[in-house]
Amino acid sequence: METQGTGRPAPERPPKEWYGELAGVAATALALGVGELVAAATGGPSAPLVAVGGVAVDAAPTPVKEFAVAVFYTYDKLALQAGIVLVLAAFAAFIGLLAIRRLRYGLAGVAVFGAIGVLASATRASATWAYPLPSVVGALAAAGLLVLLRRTLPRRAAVAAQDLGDDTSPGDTDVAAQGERTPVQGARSPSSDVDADVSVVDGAGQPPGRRRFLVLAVGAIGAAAVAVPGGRRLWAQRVAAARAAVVLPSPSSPAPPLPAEASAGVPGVKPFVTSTADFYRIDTALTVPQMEPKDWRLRIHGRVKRPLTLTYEQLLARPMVERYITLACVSNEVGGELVGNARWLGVPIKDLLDEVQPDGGADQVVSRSVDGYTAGTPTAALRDGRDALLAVGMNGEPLPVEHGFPVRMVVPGLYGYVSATKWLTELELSRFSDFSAYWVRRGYAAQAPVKTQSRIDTPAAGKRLAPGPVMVAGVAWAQHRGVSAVEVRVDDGPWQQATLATVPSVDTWRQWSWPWQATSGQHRLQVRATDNTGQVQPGQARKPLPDGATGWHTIKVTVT
Ligand SMILES: Nc1nc2c(c(=O)[nH]1)N[C@H]1C(S)=C(S)[C@@H](COP(=O)(O)O)O[C@H]1N2
Ligand SMILES: [Mo]
Repeated sequence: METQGTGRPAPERPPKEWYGELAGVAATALALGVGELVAAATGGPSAPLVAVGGVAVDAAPTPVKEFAVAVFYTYDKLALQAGIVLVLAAFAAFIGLLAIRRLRYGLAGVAVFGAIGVLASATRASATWAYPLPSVVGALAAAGLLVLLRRTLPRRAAVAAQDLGDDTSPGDTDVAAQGERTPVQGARSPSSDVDADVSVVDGAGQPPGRRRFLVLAVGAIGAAAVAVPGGRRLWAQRVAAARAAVVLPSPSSPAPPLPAEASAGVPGVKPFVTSTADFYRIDTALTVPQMEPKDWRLRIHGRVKRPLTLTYEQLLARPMVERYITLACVSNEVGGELVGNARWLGVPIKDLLDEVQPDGGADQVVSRSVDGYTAGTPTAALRDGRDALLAVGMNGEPLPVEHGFPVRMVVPGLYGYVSATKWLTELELSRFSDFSAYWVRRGYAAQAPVKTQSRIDTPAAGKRLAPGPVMVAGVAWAQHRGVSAVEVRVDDGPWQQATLATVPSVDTWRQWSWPWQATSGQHRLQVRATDNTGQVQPGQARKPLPDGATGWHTIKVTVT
């Protein structure tokens, strides 16, 4: 361009907005990357992205969450993270734009960003003094990079913005490249670079900073792209190693040996014990909370005479019971798979409550997780003698991280959202009239005993079958009441008694089977269960909100 050739001083004009946006995104990316690394060294949930994400999830209205669960099923976490990253990028670009106008506005934007991170992490349930650290260090790094980028920013432009356009010749020089070579080389090298207009020598005749700017900005983004997953992996590896080192005590009260008859022996029915790999997972955690047992504390407090704090070691030293207990999610639709049965090892919650001595009015136990999730369980359900556990083991292994390592609750007979808090850190004796837990605030019932349900596992819905004998089979559950009968009907025929498999207790699901002589044609199969109180599962079809779906699982099959 001619300015370059004549050495005429370039007129000052604001750099292209593009630079500002890139600077903002780079600075923010660096903050997140640095934040993750600092968090990996000091404590997982304190990373700014995790903390802010957690607050965003908690703040999202129920319909948004339901939509996310409906659209993405249990894989909604990735979509939410992507959404958060997009919103962050927009904010970041804005901060960068401010920064190129007036540096101090941009720095103020970074400070606001940092403050949001500090607030979000400091208000996490598990927060310690170290929690704000990743946000603070991240914000400082971002501010530093912003200052540096702004200094590097090619500020003097040879061509006024309005001179740009179609007349920009393909021979326009890439001045950044030119800075590293001779002007002659630069002038000769054709460049399609449309940003050449802003990249010219600065007042001191130094090579323009365009290349340096890009290297710094893109480098910071690249470093963040490595540091964010890298920091998380480091921390997760530490926790995985700590989990592998856990030696579970043997139970003083072991689970009864499983009779072979717990299985109906029909292929296609979900196994009586759900393998840990196949166990459903439901939680609001954007990233699985990673907690080391050595950092774990359980605080039992609130309306109690003697508050208590337990370490993981102290918990493991207590007498352990081992039980098969079937867990069900309130969001499970009729016929759905958000239900599973595992062998849990843990400490009876009743004993701990007896020790802290709740006052008479404390009708609710509020459990909190390390990421701030809460559930409210009737104190009575935890003290009535059922096997309500602080579980440390699942199917013979330390609790998997996704299922609440190091400690979670498991309470027979109640839906997970009112009882099965994972990554547990706190039990607060409270009252239902004083506190509404996470899902209760979002429209779900405060009291949520599991509803009697039954499911046809085989034949599969829509299946084509040959006429003749067909085993119809599945599972039924009514935790803590127990299943006393299962009936099947074909089309609108009479209800027929299914054969029930045996169960170790009333707290698990029960397999059932019914031999059908299938005749040609389209048929509708339905199932219903009766619990040990004599209540027959209601047929009225209702959605999970607010306290669990009802209706009979119905499938259609074609026999030809
Ligand atoms: N910390 C935490 N615990 C939680 C939840 C959660 O979102 N966060 N979800 C609850 C719900 S709704 C259910 S159904 C069970 C599911 O337990 P699982 O993922 O081990 O199957 O966990 C419960 N515990
Ligand atoms: Mo759930």
